[in-house]
Amino acid sequence: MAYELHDWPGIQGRGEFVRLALEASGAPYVDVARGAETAGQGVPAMLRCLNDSKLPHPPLAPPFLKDGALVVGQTSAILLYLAPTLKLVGRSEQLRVWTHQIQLAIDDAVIEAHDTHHPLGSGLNDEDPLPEALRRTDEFCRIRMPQYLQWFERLIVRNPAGPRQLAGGKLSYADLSLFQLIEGLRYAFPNAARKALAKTPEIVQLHDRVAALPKLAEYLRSERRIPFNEQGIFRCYPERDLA
Ligand SMILES: N[C@@H](CCC(=O)N[C@@H](CS)C(=O)NCC(=O)O)C(=O)O
Repeated sequence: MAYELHDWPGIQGRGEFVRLALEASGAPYVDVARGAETAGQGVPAMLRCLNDSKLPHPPLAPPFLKDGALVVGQTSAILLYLAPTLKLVGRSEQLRVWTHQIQLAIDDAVIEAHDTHHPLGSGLNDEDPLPEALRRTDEFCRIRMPQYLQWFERLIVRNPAGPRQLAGGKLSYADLSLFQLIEGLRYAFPNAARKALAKTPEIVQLHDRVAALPKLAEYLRSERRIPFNEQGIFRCYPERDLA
């Protein structure tokens, strides 16, 4: 049975991290809220599930995954759940926990990238170039982004299984997620990302290897890969980027 992925349509969103894992492993899935298979009824179906008072384990927010009767929310937990079946994580407990830890760090970076355009709160509009948004973006670009990227670089260099993946000797969902993080940073903060990535050649090479994976390359060329836009997590405001 196909997995059901529920996330807001029109943006890559956090669901993209799950989509990359499903696409890279060729797993069957329905992108419910995008509606191609649900005749425009996808968002109502997603909201019905979110508001279902009978669900014993209701998700907090999209994205969430349905696998038959099982419903899993939180991007990192979805990947933790899917990875053994999709063969996107090592088999040992140590590697599973380590890969999950890396994914949680990627989630942290995603939250910080999101907070550059919503520095005061997710529900508060950022329609004007708020001084807070400018300060937050500057700090993220100069300090936090390089810190994260250099940490990922160290993981590859120190990987006991060799310097081709973040964790273990085979591709994992953390590699796919790092690819997506780099894509998002390059879109939202091209100058800052170029400067930071100039110091992290190993993760740039990992990004390029992921992009060249045949199933992923096919996905990235397809219409299923929605371009980044200014409703998503990664938003491009050139005037806020580093010079
Ligand atoms: N930590 C959650 C964050 C989920 C999240 O923030 N989802 C956004 C869309 S990307 C949303 O719909 N938020 C609404 C809410 O939190 O009420 C995850 O990683 O999945």
